[in-house]
Amino acid sequence: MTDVKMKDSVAYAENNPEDIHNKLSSEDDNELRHPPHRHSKTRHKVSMVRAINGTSTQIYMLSAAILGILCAVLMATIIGLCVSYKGLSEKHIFLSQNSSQENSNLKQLIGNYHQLTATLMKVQTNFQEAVGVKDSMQRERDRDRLEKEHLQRQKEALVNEEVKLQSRITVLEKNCERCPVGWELLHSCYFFSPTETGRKLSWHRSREECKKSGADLAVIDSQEKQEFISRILNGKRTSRESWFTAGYWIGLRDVETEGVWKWLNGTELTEGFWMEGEPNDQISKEDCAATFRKENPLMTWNDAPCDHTLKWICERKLQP
Ligand code: MAN
Ligand code: CA
Repeated sequence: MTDVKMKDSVAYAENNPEDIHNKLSSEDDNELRHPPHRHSKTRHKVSMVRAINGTSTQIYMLSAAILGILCAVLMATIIGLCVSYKGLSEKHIFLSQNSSQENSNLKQLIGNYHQLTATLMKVQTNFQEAVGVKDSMQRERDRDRLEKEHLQRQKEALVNEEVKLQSRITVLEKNCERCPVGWELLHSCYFFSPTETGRKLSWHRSREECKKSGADLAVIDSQEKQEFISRILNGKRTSRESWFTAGYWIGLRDVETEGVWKWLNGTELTEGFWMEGEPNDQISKEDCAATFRKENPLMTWNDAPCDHTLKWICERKLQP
C-alpha cells in the first residue's frame, strides 16, 4: 500500500470504520496468504486498526449512553404522563360526580321553580277572586248603606207621624164626643157644608147658617188649621164645576180697609195661604175670602165678591 493510499484509507476509516476494518482484514488475509516484504508497514497498519477500533467503541458507548438517557427521559415522561393521567382521571371522575350532583340539584331547582310558579299563579288567581269578592261586597255594603239611610229616613218620618197621630189621639180622647155628628175636631169643631145637596150661599148667608148651629165662619189662623182643612177638602169627591165655584167661605174679609184682611174675631191677618196672584180684588169687588181644593195645601185662598155663592165652613168653639 502506498502513502497516498494510506492517507485515503485513514480518512475513509474515520468515516466508515467497519468497512475499513473489513477491508483491512481482507488485506491482512492477503498478506497472510502472501507474506509482506516489509515488517514496519505491517506494524503501522495494526496500530491504525487499533485506533479505529478504540474510536468505534467510544462512539458505541456514547450512543448507548445517549440511548440510555433517552430511555430514562422516555420512562420519566411515561411515568409522569401516567401520574398526570391518573390525576386527571380522578379529577374527571370527581367532576363527573359533581356534575351529576349539580344536574340533579338543577333539576330539583327547576322542579321547585315550576312548583313555585304554579303556586304563584294559584295565589294570583285567588287574589283576583278575593279582590272581586271584596268589590262585590263593597258594592253590596254601599247598597246596604243607602238602603239603611233610606230606611232611617223612613223610620224618622214614621216616628214623626206617630208623634203627630199620638197627639191627635190624645186630643181626640180628650175631646171625644165633644163635636156634633158630622163635625170635625181640631181644637174646635168644624162643619163643611155638604157637597151632595149642591147648596151654595153668599158670604153673609153662609155666616147666618153657621150661627144657627152656635158657630161662625171658620178662622184659619195657623198652619196646623190650614193643613187640617185642606186635608179634609182634598178627601172630598171632586165635582165637574170650575174651581172658583167650588170654594168654601171662611171668616176673613177686607171690608173696612181695602187690602187689610181681618178675621171675624177682629184679629188682623198675619199669615195668609193665598193662591198665586191672590188676593187681586178683581174689579174692586172682592172683599171676602174663600178656600179651595188645591194640590198645594198651603196655597188655597182667593178673594171673591161677597155676594158670590159658594159652600162654607163653620167653626164652633169647644165648651171649656
Ligand atoms: C178668577 C180670578 C180670581 C177671581 C175669580 C172671580 O178666577 O181672577 O182672582 O177671584 O176669577 O170669579
Ligand atoms: Ca180674587
